[in-house]
Amino acid sequence: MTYTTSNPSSEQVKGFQNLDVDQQLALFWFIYTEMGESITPAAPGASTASPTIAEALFNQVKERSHEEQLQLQRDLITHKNTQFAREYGAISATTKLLFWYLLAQGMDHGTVIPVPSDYTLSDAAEALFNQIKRLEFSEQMTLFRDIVSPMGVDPNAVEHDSETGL
Ligand code: 45D
Repeated sequence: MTYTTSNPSSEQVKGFQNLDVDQQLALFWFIYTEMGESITPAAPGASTASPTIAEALFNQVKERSHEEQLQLQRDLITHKNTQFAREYGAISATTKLLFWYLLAQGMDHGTVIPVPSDYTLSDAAEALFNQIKRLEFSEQMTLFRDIVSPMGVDPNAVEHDSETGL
């Protein structure tokens, strides 16, 4: 048996975070399209996600214009201190993952802004994509949780912002 003290996916997490914001969104979308039906949010007992919370957050996005939907997602990645990013930052990692899954489904269903059909991944994003495809399913889950967890703004970790009142 081999043990490593570091998180096996941390290299990939860093690789992901080093991509520019739009490349992160695009790569995450390509990952979703690749995983397709292997994501089963309804697996009985398999989940510590809170569907009601994830849906409430998703519904806030769904109501916005396409431009605003894209901005909200970019804001999560860049940790912009918004009301929405704080609500996101206050939920569990698995619920965050469920929220991203709902977004991706919204893109499938046409309620969320789609990735332009001619949009391409950078070489770095493509290389990371190929690495991720080769990971075991459980490693992929760990990686995705590690990617979505730090997004947004942890409301307990930031000072009061006198400009926005948040
Ligand atoms: O014009 O234990 C660009 C649960 C720029 C259940 C763009 C689970 C150009 C419990 C940025 C490209 C299901 C939660 C536009 C487990 C441009 C549980 C737009 C597993 C318009 C394990 C880009 C859940 C956009 C899993 C809008 C595995 C990109 C969930 C948006 C996985 C990308 C979810 C999005 C994944 C990607 C979600 C929304 C992989 C979402 C990916």
